[in-house]
Amino acid sequence: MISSLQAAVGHGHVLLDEDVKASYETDWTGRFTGRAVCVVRPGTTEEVAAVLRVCTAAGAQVVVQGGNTGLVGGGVPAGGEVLLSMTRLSELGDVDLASAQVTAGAGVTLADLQAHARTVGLDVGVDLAARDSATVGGLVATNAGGIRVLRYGSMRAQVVGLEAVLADGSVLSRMAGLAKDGTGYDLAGLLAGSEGTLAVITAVRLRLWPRLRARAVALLAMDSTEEAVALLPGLRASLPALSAAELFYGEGLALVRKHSGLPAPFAADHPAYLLLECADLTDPVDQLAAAVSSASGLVDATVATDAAGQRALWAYREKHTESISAEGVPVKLDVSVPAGRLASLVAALSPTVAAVCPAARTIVFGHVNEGNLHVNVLDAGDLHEEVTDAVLRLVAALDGSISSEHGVGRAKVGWLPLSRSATEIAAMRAVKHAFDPAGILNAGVLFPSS
Ligand code: 2HG
Ligand code: ZN
Repeated sequence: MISSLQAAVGHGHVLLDEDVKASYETDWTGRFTGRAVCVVRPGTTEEVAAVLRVCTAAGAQVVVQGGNTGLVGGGVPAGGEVLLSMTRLSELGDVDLASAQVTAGAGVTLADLQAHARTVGLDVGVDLAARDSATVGGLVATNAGGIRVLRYGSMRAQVVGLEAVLADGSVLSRMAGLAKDGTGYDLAGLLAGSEGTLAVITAVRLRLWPRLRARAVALLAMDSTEEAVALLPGLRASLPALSAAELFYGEGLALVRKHSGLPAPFAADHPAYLLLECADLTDPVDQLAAAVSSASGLVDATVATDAAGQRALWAYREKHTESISAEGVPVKLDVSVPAGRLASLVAALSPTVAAVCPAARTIVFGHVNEGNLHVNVLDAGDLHEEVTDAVLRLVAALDGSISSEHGVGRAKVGWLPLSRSATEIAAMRAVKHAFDPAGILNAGVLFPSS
């Protein structure tokens, strides 16, 4: 198999050396790790097809990896797979101004795509903190969300076409980018969020949006989650330019400040913080300031008008992930509940975690408009499973989802029945079997491997 893979992609792109493979074999958090037989780095769709034909013929399992920024273990091996690294598929087509669309290879990073779109006055609808490494293929495969879902939807909503290779090496291509296409199943939409279990995404055609250069950012200090949630309907109605609404808490801010050395945003500490951003063609600072000054339940607020001040306010939110990881390997959960239940979830989280692991520290932050909370539990010792189980059961009891925007990966396979009925899981398994009958793609991701 190795010599056939070398023939398919060239000797230099089949990595066998243990030290060279190592950076591909462990995820960003250090929670998930496994040995790959080899790392294969195809450079074209044809090479991906050739690699998959070799793997299918050899009966080899395959795990697909983009920028390795995933947080649920979906892109690293469990052990014994061929690891398909997609980063060399980095071709970026010219922006098609007539349709406001662009074709990007699976390995293009989000930051490169954003820079490319911005050169012609357009922008990408999805943005997130891992933009410098996260790749288009991974963003689509996990249906990534991020900080602009409030305005533009998740990654699936950006996809107007897709090219992917099936396990048997056949290429599925639907790249015309038709705005209307009523010819049956939306296969591109189905592959978005399929976490590498159905096919290997090689290129994507994406919808772009007008670039809104004029921005204003506000940080609001509040006493509780209830107050933050209660503000949202009024803010959405009065601020059509609203493009982000992010929630974090005093404990998370303290960790960010400890690891980044950032100054305190306000003279006093507060329980909860809501970060708002407006983006428009003309300066939205007056509308944001007016909305903030008439908002009820605020203890303090600051509005940043210049780019440096805005970056500084965003840093309090965007540095959460790395600051938490600087303290240790967290139990990382990404959940959502209906908006009206977000405050109940937040209130119940710490006691729920404490009941199974009294020593744990629970750091919570997230995307308030979608009821999406990132629950990071530090110092859980050997109780990761128990903590996960307790939190995900709490979420399910509130009619929530056990995975909001990071995917199920390997991390949450055992809990999928909390969010999906037996009928849904059977239908999803039938789809999996139709695309990948031998079950070689990302086995153990989304469903148990057997
Ligand atoms: C974010 O919103 C990401 O910053 C990461 O989804 C969340 O680290 C996390 O738990
Ligand atoms: Zn997030």
